[in-house]
Amino acid sequence: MIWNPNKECMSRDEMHSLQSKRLNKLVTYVYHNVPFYRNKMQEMDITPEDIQSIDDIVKLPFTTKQDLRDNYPYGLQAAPPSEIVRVHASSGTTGNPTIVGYTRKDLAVWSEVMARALTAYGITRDDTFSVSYGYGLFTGGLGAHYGVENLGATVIPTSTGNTEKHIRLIRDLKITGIACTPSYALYLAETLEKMGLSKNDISLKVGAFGAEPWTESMRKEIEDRLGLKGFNLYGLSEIMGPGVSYECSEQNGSHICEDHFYPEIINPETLEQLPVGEHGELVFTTLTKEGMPLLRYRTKDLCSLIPGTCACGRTAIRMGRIVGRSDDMLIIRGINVFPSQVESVILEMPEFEPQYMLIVDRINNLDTLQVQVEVRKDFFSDDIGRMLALKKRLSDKLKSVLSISAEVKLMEPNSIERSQGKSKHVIDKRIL
Ligand code: DLL
Repeated sequence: MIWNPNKECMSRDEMHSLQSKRLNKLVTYVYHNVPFYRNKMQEMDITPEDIQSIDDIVKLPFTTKQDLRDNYPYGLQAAPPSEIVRVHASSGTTGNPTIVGYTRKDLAVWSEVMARALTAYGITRDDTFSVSYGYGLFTGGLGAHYGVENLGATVIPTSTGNTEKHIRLIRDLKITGIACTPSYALYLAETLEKMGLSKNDISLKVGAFGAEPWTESMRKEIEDRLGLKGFNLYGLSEIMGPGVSYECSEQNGSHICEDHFYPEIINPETLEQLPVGEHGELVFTTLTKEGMPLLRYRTKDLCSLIPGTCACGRTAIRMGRIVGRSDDMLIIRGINVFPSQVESVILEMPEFEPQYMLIVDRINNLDTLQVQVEVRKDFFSDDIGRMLALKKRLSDKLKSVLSISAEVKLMEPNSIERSQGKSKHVIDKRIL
């Protein structure tokens, strides 16, 4: 089944002309409504008239996460505040989150692209679907939620946490589909087994997994233990949220909703556009967004576009799995974490040397974060009570900045190895 064959299966020529028309309109819109883009275009000596075809996109400026941060909170918003009906946010490196405002039309596009994804996974109105991404500023929960409602299936907004209760609901309500991070899916499988149950006691058939990198071997393990078929779901808050691309039954790459999000692959060093099929950094232009439209947003995600047609009948171009990132962002339990966020907390506290190490691991299928930090000589003591209080203060601060809890390990002065060259602050033991 295909949700919107007119858009998902249009000929390449039709897609090219739709994208060209939309890009021209978008550039005119941001030129008149976002001083940041007008200034950039004036510096580059281009006007909206120079952008007639989607192929002219290479003339346009890039946008980076730093630009969003510099223009915090609403600097890149194009629509007037009265048109904004919802705001989401994603974590930034310096404590300033990235703020994304959506108009009513943006939300309609979002629930449309999510309905396309769910239909590609085989979900219909007859399904009962549990959304187990976090609800809140994170786009996962509400983004998937409205897609399920738009499709007409029954949504169970379980969010995250309380896993045993969730499993009872999966069993008792005969839930057939679930959206969550792949690591949470593995944790669910483990909890199911701990409760003395197995995949034969539940009726899950589809999983929509994303928000963090995962592998074919994780897919196989989740499928074996939960008795479902797992599909990739990709997206990022700056562009929309989940639903930017999704796998179909062929499971050979994820179809991009390219009538709304125009993809390019660039060389992250030279910023040159690369031909389809080559690996590089994924860049998106939001062709129809009103709230915060972005030109050539650098996702920092590394992947390639897959040429050729797909046996499922969709003509929309596919992207391969994300194989890495060109910055130092870590994704821990689906939450974006930058080492510099930890550094800024440590630097604010006089008790610590600016010497720290993040140890990321996956234990019992759940990501863990340990922060090792060196206590300054004057503050280091044998008084356990004092040390425990210090540890707690740091844990609390980290939790409020990172939105996930980290285990703090206080280290003796001079115990963290000093690096000779580029300092290394992360050991990621997860095998992906
Ligand atoms: O993670 C949106 C989302 C929610 C996608 C639920 C899918 C499901 P952000 O918090 O802004 O938004 O993080 C975006 O997460 O640039 C990728 O690095 C990573 N990411 C998202 N989906 C995938 C995926 C949401 N399927 C960042 N595979 C992106 C690998 C993914 N990485």
